[in-house]
Amino acid sequence: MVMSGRTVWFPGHMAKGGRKLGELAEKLDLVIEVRDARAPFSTSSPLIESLTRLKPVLLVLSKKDLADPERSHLWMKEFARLKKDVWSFDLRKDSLTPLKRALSRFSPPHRELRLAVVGIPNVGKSLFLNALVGKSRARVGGVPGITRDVNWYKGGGFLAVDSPGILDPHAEAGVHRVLSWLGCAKAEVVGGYEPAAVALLCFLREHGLWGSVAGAWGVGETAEEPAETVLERLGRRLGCLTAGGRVNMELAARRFVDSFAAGKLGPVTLELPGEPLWAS
Ligand SMILES: Nc1nc2c(ncn2[C@@H]2O[C@H](COP(=O)(O)OP(=O)(O)OP(=O)(O)O)[C@@H](O)[C@H]2O)c(=O)[nH]1
Ligand SMILES: [Mg+2]
Repeated sequence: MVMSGRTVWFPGHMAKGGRKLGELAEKLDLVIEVRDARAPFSTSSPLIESLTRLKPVLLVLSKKDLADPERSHLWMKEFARLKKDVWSFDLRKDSLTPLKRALSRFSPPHRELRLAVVGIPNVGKSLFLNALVGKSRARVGGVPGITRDVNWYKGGGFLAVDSPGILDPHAEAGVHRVLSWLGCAKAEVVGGYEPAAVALLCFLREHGLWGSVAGAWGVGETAEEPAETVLERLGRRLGCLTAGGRVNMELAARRFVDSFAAGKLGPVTLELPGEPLWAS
């Protein structure tokens, strides 16, 4: 699908997943939306507005370990101000016990709590669901689009639906860009890895976030050089070379973006409350 000059990644399973979630909403007691703590604004689900009209929604911020702790604190204060029920976890390590206890207030007296886990791709929905039901049954993976269908799982007093990550094809270009950096959308949505990497590098420099990332790569804190030059130096350092000894820019860009998405370049939060940084 091509919209306003860019390709939008919206495969059939997303449309189907959205339809199915809408159909089963009436069977649910609660919806849990998972967002990435590194961009709590841009990683919101396009379905959440309509689901909020039908069921109580609780928000889980995943990847707390990959986010900047100071910015996470600001976000939690903002959510408290908005009176939103928000929980934040490193889903690979943290116990969900306090959240499970809080969920008991939504439980009907004579059956398990029925809930759906929703969100955009790759935010950790399946990892969260497995922790909730106490079994590693839903498939988890580091690329977007792992879960392709809506499935029920039972365990721990919950009957929980895992759902495919669903994107908003009409979201602003800035949102698509942020999602490509966090591994929630394919790099193709912004024209491929090279433009994604250049835009990410520029964004990090413009917002004073480049220093820590550059340190992690050992490439220095250059503010003057064009982003392409920095990326090329990075590629050389990482050994991303063609047979002729030139830097394979596509490969360098892929390594940079994928490492950033996986949090290998240190904790970075891309957004502040009330201010979508990508818009500036
Ligand atoms: N470091 C860290 N990694 C996490 C966390 N939560 C999820 N991940 C990783 O993020 C990736 C995506 O997790 P999934 O549970 O498959 O995400 P999903 O939302 O189900 O993705 P789709 O099914 O593709 O929509 C995996 O590599 C997880 O290990 C977290 O809190 N911290
Ligand atoms: Mg999944």
